[in-house]
Amino acid sequence: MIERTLCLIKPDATKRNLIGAILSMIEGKGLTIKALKKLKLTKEQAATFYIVHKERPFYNDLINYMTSGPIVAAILEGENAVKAYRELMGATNPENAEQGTIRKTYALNLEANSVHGSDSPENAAIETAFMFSGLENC
Ligand code: YYY
Ligand code: MG
Repeated sequence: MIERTLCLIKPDATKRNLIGAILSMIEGKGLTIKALKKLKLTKEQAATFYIVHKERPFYNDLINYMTSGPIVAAILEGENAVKAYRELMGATNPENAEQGTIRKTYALNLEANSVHGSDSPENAAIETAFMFSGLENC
């Protein structure tokens, strides 16, 4: 089934000029970039985006990290895009990520793990609507 998912390229990766390399891996996997922009989240926006983690011990550090520099947001489309892109990202902790994944290739550590990807079609719809207006989404 053709799906959409939300990709974020996180501050550790934008700061190291890895936007093009990561987008190239995504396109190489057969996923199509349907919308794309660079932005810097406010603390409030990052807190809302990651609200599901608000009770977790790493929440405040995660908000500080995600607002420490610019990010890139993209809507990806393709066959089983949510799962396909999660596989391409690799495990949350790059030490556990498979060879050839984005996180194994580029992530610095568990927090600075270079990319975000939606974990379900339902969350993909919520997250793409949070990051993009209908006008930007083609
Ligand atoms: O979906 P994914 O990004 O792979 O992981 P989540 O469990 O949703 O956590 C979101 C984000 O939080 C993760 O990418 C890094 C950070 N994090 C952390 O800093 N420490 C943890 N123990 C777990 C997650
Ligand atoms: Mg997640």
